[in-house]
Amino acid sequence: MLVTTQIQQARKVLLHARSIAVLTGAGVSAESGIPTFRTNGGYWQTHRFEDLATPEGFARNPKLVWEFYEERRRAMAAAKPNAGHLALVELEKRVRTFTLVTQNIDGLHDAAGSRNVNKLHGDIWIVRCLDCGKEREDRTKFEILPPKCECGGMLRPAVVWFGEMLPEGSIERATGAVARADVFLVVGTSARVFPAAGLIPIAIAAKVKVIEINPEVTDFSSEVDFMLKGPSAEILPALL
Ligand code: BJW
Ligand code: ZN
Repeated sequence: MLVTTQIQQARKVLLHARSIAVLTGAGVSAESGIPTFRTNGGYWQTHRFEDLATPEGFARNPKLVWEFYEERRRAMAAAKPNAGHLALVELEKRVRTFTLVTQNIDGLHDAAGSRNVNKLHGDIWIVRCLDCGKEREDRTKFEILPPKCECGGMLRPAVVWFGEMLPEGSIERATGAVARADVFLVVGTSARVFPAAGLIPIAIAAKVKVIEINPEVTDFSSEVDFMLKGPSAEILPALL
């Protein structure tokens, strides 16, 4: 089926929904110039995730991990929300119950104006002290890496690495919202990382209409109600 016909049908489903849940991944920020992880020269194609996105990698070489994150912080600070982020803000205004769940740490949904973003993998703009445990927002460029807390302890980015627990209650809240939704939009994620990807089979089992937006197929594409193939900065505005 042509994407345009698919979009028209998906739009009807969206129009009748009273409750919408959305899961976004790195692809939603691709058109803001932020690389993804697993596609088109994404980070995990040129870097070992074991070195850069695990607590063990950070313990081995905190400076290397911080160099990776500081470089991304600078790129993300310069990035602007794209038409896909903005379309989700518009969608939130139109529907009674709206839940935005993201795997992204870049803060572009906040910058676009989305409210109550459930950030499953944390936030690159928040740092946490390994000694006193304090967390604070910090957008400054760290000149000395790894940066230190005022207590002298080492800081880390408050993001979720492999093998770490997600922020307390975040996946439970997401699961509840997805299972109760009329429509679940899955945007720009390879759906390879759990428990985030597990929200898709939960929606399918709960008979929630699932609309996937991605230029590439994923393991779940054959099971969703609509697979809208294309970039989210084009498809999301077209869907509204
Ligand atoms: C476009 C586009 C455009 C391109 N428009 N689209 C069950 C089964 C097996 C394993 C596990 C399991 N449960 C847990 C695990 C272990 C592990 C895991 O999932 N491993 C798998 C890889 C197998 N999960 C965890 O460890 C998680 N913690 C956990 O489960 O805790 C409990 C526990 C602890 C200990 C033991 C067991 C359980 C934590 C996961 C943390 C993930 N962290 C990262 C880094 C975060 C910080 C950072 O950003 O640096 O999160 S990894 C990275 O992947 C990042 C992303 O959020 C995440 C997902 O990636 P995403 O967003 O899908 O990006 P891509 O690149 O994969 O895909 C982009 C997509 O966009 C593609 O499809 C493109 O086609 C598309 N695209 N351009 C729209 N213009
Ligand atoms: Zn401290």
